[in-house]
Amino acid sequence: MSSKHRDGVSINLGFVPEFDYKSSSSQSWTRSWRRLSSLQRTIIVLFVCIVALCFFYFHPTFQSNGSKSAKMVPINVPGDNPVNNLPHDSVREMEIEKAHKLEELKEKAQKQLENMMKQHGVKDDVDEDKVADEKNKVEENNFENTNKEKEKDVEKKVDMEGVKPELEYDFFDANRKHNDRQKAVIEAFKECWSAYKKYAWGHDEFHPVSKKHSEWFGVGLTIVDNIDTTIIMGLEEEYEEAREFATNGLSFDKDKDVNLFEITIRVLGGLLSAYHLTGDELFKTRAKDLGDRLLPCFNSPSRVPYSDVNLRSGNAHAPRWGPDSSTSEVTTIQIEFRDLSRITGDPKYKEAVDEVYTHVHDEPKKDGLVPIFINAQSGKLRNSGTISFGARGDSYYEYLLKQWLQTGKTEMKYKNDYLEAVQGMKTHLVRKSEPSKLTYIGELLSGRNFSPKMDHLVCFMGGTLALGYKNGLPEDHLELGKELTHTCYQMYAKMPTHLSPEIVYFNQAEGAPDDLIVKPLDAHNLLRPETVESLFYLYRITKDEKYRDWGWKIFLAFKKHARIEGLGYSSINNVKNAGNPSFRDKLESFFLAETLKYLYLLFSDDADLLPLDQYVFNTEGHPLPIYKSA
Ligand code: DMJ
Repeated sequence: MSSKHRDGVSINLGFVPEFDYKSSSSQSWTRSWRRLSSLQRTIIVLFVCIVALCFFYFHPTFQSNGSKSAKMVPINVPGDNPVNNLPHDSVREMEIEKAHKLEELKEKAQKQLENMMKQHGVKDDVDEDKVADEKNKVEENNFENTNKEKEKDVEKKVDMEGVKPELEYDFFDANRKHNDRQKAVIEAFKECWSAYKKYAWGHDEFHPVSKKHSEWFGVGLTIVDNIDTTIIMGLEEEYEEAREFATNGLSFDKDKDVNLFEITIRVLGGLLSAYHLTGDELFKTRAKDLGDRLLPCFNSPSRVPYSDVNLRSGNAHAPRWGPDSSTSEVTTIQIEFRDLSRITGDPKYKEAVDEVYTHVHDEPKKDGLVPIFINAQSGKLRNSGTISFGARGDSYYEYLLKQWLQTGKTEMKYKNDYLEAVQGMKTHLVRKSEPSKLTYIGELLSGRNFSPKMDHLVCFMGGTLALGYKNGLPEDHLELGKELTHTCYQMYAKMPTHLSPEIVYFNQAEGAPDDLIVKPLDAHNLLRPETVESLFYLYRITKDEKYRDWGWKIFLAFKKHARIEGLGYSSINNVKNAGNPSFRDKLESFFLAETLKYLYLLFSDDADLLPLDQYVFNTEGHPLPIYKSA
């Protein structure tokens, strides 16, 4: 439209002498109108009709669900607008819908105009470009209105109220009773906590021999990973110290590259659990801040997350040591991100991790088993990769079952994938050793060649199988879970220190003198939790006291060989040398968050304490609520 006509409406249909609606006198209007031929008048009337029709049809005021007063959300605004935080797919969907709507509108208007022109005998002698221009303007106005409706829907979605925790258990009740075994575990926890407090407070990890500390994420990992441990054990003083740190000492605004999986299971999981157990909004705020800083990991071409991200800049990338992410790492963040969406009411976290799961679900597998590496660029599982229930594979399987449970057993795809994987595991990986016929889970090197190697990490699987059985899966899962856990216990019992090595090989040859082979480089013990975790599940599910006795023996072995008086516990170098296992000088945060927590729960007689039909434990031992639906 030229500047001359900016305040009015100018229509030039080519054969129509230019006429100006701005003429001031009604006389000149009438005169001009009369000067037009009837064909020209018809076309003008028709055009006005189309404009009016489109306006009434698409304006929100005249649509049944429209609300003119609702706040609109612009799509392309910088800053903190929630729409900017939507996963890319939501924005993409809106753009695609926008294009489709525009096309529909164009077609509709074109047809209406053609019909009317036909009825009035008008043919090709119209200036088509100008008609199209005017038509497009009308359509774009109409589209703006319908698009704003769509934006309102998005806003509604983002503003949903989060689900509040149900606080049914009084963890700090002075009348809570602890038996002697629990008291011993609490004592171990307190010793570690006070040494950490004295020498390493606010730092990630504590080195009890040198009394030094070190950073990994720079977020006070040992504290945040254990807020829920202090709550579950009813340690009010330690809890207050941890809360004070979360209030005044904890910041995620760090120029630090962190591993998405590790910080999710330990720190995000820890904060979420603390929120659910206390209802304290502080933990939710911190969890949301962290979740937002981790989301850039998902901006890969395949949407399979990069393994690392800078907490401040959001720069995400593959690990420094290679191009691939670990399969277990990209599939062991779903429970935490789904829970974050539930408590904040913002679906973006869940949507990001659901997409990863769906992607992995669609990838070809070997009877439900996955290789341990996946490429974030291409989204492909590395076909020649090792298949293992140990390092880099383990919790993929664990989270299949636990996602099914977390979603109130409503999302059958997780259950189906889990059942298929267990079947695949039985077919390809489960064997018995010689001479004692211990059941174990081996590995497939390059996805093909069986190796009788089992990481201690695999020992989570006995408990997971039992948990599946408790939730209606076949009884032979429980039997296999019992056998595996027995083997894991033997990995402790057969060592001179009564502590398990990090990795064992099982003898397959008939007539072999002993079932276990431990290579010198695999003889260390990092205070890992997987065996006592399985003992906890098996005791809860079978009530067989032997699981508690095994757990107690393991605890005593830790106390004997891994404790430094007054300074807590350290990982050790050699479980085969009871005289001198030698300290590695490191207290892993999971020793407190899992090993001691599961031991405490194993010894608990309190049936109301974190029941398994109400809570699902993430892979770092942080209990999160089971929802009634997805
Ligand atoms: C923990 O961080 C978690 O249990 C994880 O799933 C495996 N590694 C350690 C404990 O061994």
